[in-house]
Amino acid sequence: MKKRDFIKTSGLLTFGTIIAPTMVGCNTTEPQKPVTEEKEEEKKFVPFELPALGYAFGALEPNIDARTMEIHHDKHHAGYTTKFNKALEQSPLAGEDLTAIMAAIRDSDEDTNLRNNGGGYYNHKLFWEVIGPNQGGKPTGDLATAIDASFGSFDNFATQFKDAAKTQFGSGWAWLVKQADGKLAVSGTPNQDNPLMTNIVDVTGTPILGIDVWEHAYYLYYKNKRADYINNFFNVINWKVVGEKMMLTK
Ligand code: MN3
Repeated sequence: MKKRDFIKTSGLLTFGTIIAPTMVGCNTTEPQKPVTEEKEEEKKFVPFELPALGYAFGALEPNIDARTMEIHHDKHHAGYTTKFNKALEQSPLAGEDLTAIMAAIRDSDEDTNLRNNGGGYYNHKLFWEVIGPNQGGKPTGDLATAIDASFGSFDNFATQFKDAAKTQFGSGWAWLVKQADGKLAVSGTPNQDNPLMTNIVDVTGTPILGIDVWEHAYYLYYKNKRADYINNFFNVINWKVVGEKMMLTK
């Protein structure tokens, strides 16, 4: 008899001997699992929270207006957060960390709610972090060096990033991504997909900067002028945070 079988059998015997009188009507044909296995299977589901903005709704004016920020954070991101938690609670991924969840999402009907709402949760969380009041300008230090090494110059990077944002058909995002080989790349993804979704997107890695080009991100103020929104987005990028994200990413 293998050790594992012995544990199961002895467990069942103990179970039968001591607890059986109180278990009338229960299915006792399934062997009781050893305690160690149960511990491995147990995952604690802690709902993800809507992160606070860290600055006032109007702090990014005139580049992003207060009303857009308020609706975007309090309605859109709040909605993604609620729906993500609902989908996650019923998923085997409940209890995993956010990055692991993104990496596990598949291009399947089963994962549609997790993909759209989990992506929406993650993407907006990053978005609020990489923008802020009194920002803009150009990156410095290691980030500036990495951008020059990967794109030739900051201007080349900015052109590629803006083009990815402008040409994203319909709703989606443009990203600055730190890839597994350490190089930086620009990409665009539809809807709420992101570069962490390695089963789904072409350019994979850790997003360190993202711009939301869904109409809800700019339409109240910019109307159909997505390009103006994208250009002005560069006035609110917090390059210090983007640089920290690059350094923290393996
Ligand atoms: Mn949005």
